[in-house]
Amino acid sequence: MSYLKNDRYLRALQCLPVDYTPVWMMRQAGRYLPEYRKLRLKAGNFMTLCQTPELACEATLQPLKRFDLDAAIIFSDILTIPDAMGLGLHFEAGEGPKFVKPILSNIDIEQLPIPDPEQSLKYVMDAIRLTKKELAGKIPLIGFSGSPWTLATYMLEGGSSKAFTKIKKMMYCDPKALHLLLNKLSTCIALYLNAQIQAGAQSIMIFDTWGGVLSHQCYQEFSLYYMQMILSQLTRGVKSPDVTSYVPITLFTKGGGLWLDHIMQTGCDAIGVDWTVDLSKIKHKGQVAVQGNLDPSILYAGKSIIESNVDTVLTEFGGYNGHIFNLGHGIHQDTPVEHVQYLIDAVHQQSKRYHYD
Ligand code: 1CP
Repeated sequence: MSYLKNDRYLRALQCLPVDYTPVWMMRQAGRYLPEYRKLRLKAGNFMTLCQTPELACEATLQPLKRFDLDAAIIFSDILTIPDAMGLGLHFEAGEGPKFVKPILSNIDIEQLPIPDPEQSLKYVMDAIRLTKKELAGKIPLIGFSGSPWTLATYMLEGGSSKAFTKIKKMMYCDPKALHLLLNKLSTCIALYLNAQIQAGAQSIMIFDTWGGVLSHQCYQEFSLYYMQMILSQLTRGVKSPDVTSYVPITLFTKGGGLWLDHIMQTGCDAIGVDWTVDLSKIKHKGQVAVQGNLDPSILYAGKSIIESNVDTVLTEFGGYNGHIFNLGHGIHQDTPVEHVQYLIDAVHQQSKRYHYD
């Protein structure tokens, strides 16, 4: 029993039976929606949108008004933490994120403050509290953070990167300095995620978007180790017949398909996988939940292609408990909106055959 009207997502995260496979999409609120582009214009810039709880709440709810999704994700960004640490985040029109004060030296790392999430990141908690109220128990709300490694890439490179030369140079030439940064970030992230849970987030996702650019040894030392450290500090609650008494954690390393065994060993509740992974090959299905993994580019194609690819993902996962249907990465901003409806209808209709509730 739970007070949620739709608890499919939380049940699947605990590998409990459901009537059909729950579905949500990474970046489900965002630029592919005309109403988001309007709201973004009204806000003036992206950070104002994130920092105004009423607007962030509205952006969170926008995709839910169109589609029958099984979870909401709070509208925010992974780069709110570096911003709260004093790096000064801004978005230029048509460009990615940039920092006014990227990290340039070891002294910069030593001097980074650990922000109190209920102070400098209070706007995120306020957005969560408001959105929870607006959702009124309809579907669960996901809170999130970037992984320490992924945040560190932006903080050292000064923005988006293709080759990650600055952070990799530090990793190989001055690993101690990088470990100090990752340690500090882990402390910040654990505080931030616990504050999100306290504010009402019912599940947590950690986005390790750039973990896949590491060698397998470095992935364990510089990314997974710190995600595990965070996991061990989160107040997850306890499992009970009321699924909402427990806050499941999903770890998503893009490009991490070869390391799933190691990721599972962290004690996470779910692993997110991109489209390079064959779901039929994943071990321990039914014990650890799996989120994924349709290639978002499939949404450019027509209805029948979308339907057959949804069928492939569902068939590869098979008749186990613990699948959350999602894209393998965020939805592209030029995705035709009506194609999202095809995807959701296909998951609802086709997944019933795997569930006997
Ligand atoms: O111009 C705009 O309107 C800004 C576009 C945008 C949006 C809609 C950015 C800037 N962030 C977001 C929202 C966002 N970001 C959400 C909430 C929306 C939802 O999921 O419904 C979430 C969960 C994120 C997380 C995020 N931000 C990640 C991890 C997930 C992923 O996609 O890998 C990353 C890497 C970022 C950094 C970031 N923020 C924004 C952009 C364009 C980027 C990517 C930059 C890059 O490619 O390096």
